[in-house]
Amino acid sequence: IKKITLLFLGLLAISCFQKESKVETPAKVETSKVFPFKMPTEKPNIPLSASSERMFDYPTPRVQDNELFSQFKYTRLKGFDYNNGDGTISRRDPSRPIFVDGKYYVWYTKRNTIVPPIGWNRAAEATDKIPSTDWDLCDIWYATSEDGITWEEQGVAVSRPEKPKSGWRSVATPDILVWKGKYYLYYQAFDEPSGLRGDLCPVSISYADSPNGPWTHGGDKVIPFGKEGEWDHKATHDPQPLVHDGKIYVYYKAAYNKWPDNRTNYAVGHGLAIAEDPLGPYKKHALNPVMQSGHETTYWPYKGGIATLAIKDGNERETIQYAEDGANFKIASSVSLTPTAAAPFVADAFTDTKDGRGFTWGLSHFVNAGKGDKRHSIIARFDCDLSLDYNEPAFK
Ligand code: AAL
Repeated sequence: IKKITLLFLGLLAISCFQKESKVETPAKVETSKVFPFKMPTEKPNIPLSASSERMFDYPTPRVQDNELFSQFKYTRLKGFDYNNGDGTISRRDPSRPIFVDGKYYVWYTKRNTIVPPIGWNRAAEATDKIPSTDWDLCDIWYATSEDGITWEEQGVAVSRPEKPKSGWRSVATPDILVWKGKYYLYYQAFDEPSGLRGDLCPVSISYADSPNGPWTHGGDKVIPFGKEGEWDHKATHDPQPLVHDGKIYVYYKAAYNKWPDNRTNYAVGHGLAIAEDPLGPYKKHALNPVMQSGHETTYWPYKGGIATLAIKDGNERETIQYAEDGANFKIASSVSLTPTAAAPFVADAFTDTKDGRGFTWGLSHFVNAGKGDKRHSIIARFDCDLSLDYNEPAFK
């Protein structure tokens, strides 16, 4: 029995020693050369795969910590009449809402036609009563709200001028600037039905002392077209003004291979035009186009620079990007279910901030709300967490 006990104790001691020695000298790998278990905040000095390299190109390696990342929630607005969705009334391309004297104001493209649009491919059949596309035969309307959900339509802000003045066919896609106590509406001015050569259109401006108007015509073709052969020849769309570095920065969209001449190879870029005065003259940034992805323009002051939401077109569609100088944008995050024609409520859009705080909500549109012969668009609200003020709840 003694011998057996000794043998047993001996074996036990050996096995304990082996276990212990396993703990002391684990696998024969150099841990310092392996990607750590805890996600690093800085690039580790080890060989990295292309994907691991790229994760340090973002503001934070973990997307959850990235201030320029958000999800988006949508809410149907109350107060807008759509003729039971028969396609004869459409509202789209909202401006960024502004808050004046206890109320939010928004301007948007409104179509109220006898029939829904017949389609860009039948644009030749459009008349002065029959619209080709959803943004043909439109005027700029405005609405107010106390909570950003229930809106009261107030009426027309800027209507189509008499033929042959710029915009006689349609005025659409407005955005707002507040500058030295005055309000400026920037919008697209169409002289032909969209789908023919209508979309080769410039930007006009109207201004007012109050968001309730009346609006005075301030100028046409304010963002100069590019020369023949240049990317923004004959088209400047989606003007979106901001105040930055004491100047007016207007981001705008143009398309390569222009519609209707070249519908198949159509692609979108964004440019930046800068002026000292809202009515111009505007000087284009030497590096235009400053963005090669996205569709409608959504730019906002973020910290010391400018951030943008790029949706729909281009290799970098569905990303949020940032540029310290407002011109050299880099991807900050990749996002999904993004708001179309997003127009956020940006409290510091016109304050010339050096510390842009972002936003938690805005308006956007949904196109093709009614299918087939009921085609129209609706404006909706989106909520998100792109605000640097963490006390703000993400979803109100
Ligand atoms: C929009 C915008 C511009 C285009 C058309 C109406 O969403 O990009 O405004 O011209 O579509």
